[in-house]
Amino acid sequence: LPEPTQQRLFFALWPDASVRQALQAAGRQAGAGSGRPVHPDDLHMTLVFLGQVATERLPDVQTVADGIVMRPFDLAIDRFGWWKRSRILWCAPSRVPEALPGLFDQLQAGLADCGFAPERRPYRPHVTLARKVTQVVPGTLDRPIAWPVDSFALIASRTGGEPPRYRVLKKWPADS
Ligand code: 3AM
Repeated sequence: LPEPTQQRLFFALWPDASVRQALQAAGRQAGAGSGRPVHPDDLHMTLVFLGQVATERLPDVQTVADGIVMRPFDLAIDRFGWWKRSRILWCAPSRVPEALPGLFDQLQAGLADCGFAPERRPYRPHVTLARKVTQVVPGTLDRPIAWPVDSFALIASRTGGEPPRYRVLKKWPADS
């Protein structure tokens, strides 16, 4: 296959197998089955979406990631909800540790310095559980998910074909 000249990229927190399994269970409780559940291997928490990035810009993106200062932190995913416009069912932490918007801000600033268009919408940390969900009453997870975060990742996304759609290109471990 020829090398792609551009890729659809985003930065995300990438769950390990046990958190992934817990997110799946959260989806079942929250009613993901009434829509199109996200493929278990695709479950993630987006940090910054970059969109199509030319292959020759990949080193710049990696340099930005290399410069991020990150300490490990814990996420407690304890609630779920639904967005009417996007028809997305999601789960999220009710208490957002400062480190999370901290990561978002650093990535945004670094990418903006490299000429990437900044996200204008406020950062709303969430894990999408299902799409095309008609309506869900928000609630609390029966089993809150303890997610120890010790890295962030650069993800490539492909639009066509069968899921899983996302692939980890590289992970950056936290400075412990
Ligand atoms: O984290 P979730 O799954 O909610 O909706 C896309 C997905 O969000 C979002 O980036 C994540 C990985 O694809 N996304 C897609 N296009 C986007 C855009 N133009 C976008 N986010 C912001 N702007």
